[in-house]
Amino acid sequence: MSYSSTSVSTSPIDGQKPGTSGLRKAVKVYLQKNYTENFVQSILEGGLGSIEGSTLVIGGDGRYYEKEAALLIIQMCAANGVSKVIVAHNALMSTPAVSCVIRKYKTNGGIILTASHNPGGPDADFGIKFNTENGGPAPENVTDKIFERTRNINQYKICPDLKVDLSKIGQSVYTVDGREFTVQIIDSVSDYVEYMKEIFDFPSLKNYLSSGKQVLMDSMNGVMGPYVKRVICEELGAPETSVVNCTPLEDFGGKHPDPNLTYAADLVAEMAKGQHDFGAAFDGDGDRNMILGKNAFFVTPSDSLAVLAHYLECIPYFKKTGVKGYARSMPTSGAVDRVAKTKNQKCYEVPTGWKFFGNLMDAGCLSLCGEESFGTGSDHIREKDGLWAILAWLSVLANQNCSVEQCVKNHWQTYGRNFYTRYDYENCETGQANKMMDHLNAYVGDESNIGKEYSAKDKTYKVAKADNFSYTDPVDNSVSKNQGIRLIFEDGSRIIFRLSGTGSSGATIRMYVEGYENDPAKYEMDPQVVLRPLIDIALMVSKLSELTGRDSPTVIT
Ligand code: VG1
Ligand code: CO
Repeated sequence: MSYSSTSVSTSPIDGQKPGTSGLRKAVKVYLQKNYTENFVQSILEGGLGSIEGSTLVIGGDGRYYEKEAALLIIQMCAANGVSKVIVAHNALMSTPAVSCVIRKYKTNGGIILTASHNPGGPDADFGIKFNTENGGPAPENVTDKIFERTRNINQYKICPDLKVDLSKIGQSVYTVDGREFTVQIIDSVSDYVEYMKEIFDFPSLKNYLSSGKQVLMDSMNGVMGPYVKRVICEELGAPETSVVNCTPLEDFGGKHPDPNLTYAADLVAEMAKGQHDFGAAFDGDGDRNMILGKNAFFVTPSDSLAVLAHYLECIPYFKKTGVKGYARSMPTSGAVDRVAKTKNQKCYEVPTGWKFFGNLMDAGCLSLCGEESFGTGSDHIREKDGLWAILAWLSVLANQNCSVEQCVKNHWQTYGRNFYTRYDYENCETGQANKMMDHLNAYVGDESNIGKEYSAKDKTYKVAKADNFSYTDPVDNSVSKNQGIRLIFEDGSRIIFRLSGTGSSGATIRMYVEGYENDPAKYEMDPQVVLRPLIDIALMVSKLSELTGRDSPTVIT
């Protein structure tokens, strides 16, 4: 069939600046006239070296408006001269699977339709993210170019008559404006699972699961259901009852698909019954993971990263590649740094957001990295990878033949414990949140604060360093400023404040608190108790309550 495209005139729309991970807005905003079209046209013009002849992957997490957006993007790719699009069957492809597919099929990048852990549905959020040819989220120089295009756009191109049926796997070739345009619809589950089988020792994992171990995986009605079912049940032989909420739903069944103790409360309650040995949850697009042990023993993401760092070589992939180094986002606890030191490995500290790990991986500097926000991954792809993290944990448990709890406690015995907590204050008034950040910026800019002592309860902390984190990428020397307020005390304890870059409205303040203990008598204490003095100091120094009117956080992790 032959089609022709048209150019539609448009004008710039304010506020299309990608945040920590793509452009996230309320669905209602995305549905405004030209909103999606403007951003997609800007991605094509700003994100690709050359549109003509390029190949792109298109997929998403199945949330409300995702399929429509995927069809629209196909029509726009066709009109703009893209040669080929590889599209997810029914538009469903997890974020890690998109990264895997971009790399496997050597495409020029991909467009991911997701607002990740944000709720979905007509009254909730939507998001669009661009990944480059390495399979990773576009770095800042690329998102800057995309943003620049959104500010100057005056037309977009579309082929409105091109209707593709996303329910049919296979390849179709169309003629658009006299050029060939190929649409290949794939089921990414097979590609992804094939790759996992190369990375992990599936027979030994199957053996481990058949030795009476009970697992429970919660896909939170996000995109992970089909991947989890296939890997955990079909490949590794766990019974069907081991997986729940496995049908991707447009509104995630009303759930907030964010795998933490608050939003994955159902899983926590089920694990607390003590019938399962291992529990896990994923976010809407499948890049985050939460790990629980028997009786809902919670593994903080920072500890999870450190434990995996310690045992990494038990995974076949790393036996082959060797361990090249580790990395964490700045607010993530320093537990992994201790492993790196013992193992004589480098550990990089980057700003929040997976896009900052990409250059280091491409340059062969790191094998394993993670964020305190339930993100763990390796250089097997260029996104964090929830299911990979679960398979990595199962590999460690099989290798060590111990429980989750024992594994983490052994780790503390070896390295000491980095107590950690994060307080989120969601939906703050933007002006007030900015005022608090201004106040903190002034604080860290005042050198007389260095050496100041703060006391709370029976503890006294002396300020050793106070700054707003700035990062120079060691590979391309690009500089990213204002990545979070840090107060570092003489004993290495840290207090960090930053504003979220993934919300769709208002402001979310994130307060991160870390304190290290190497007294074994304290290892089993509640972090909220151990960290209380630091939390009180953080609240006092930031004047959080006074400046925002908020007395307590919405989420504690
Ligand atoms: C949050 C997390 C960050 C993560 C980002 C994307 O960003 O803190 O660590 O990389 O979400 O995760 P922010 O700016 O809201 O703190 V996901 O699962 O949305 O791709
Ligand atoms: Co996500």
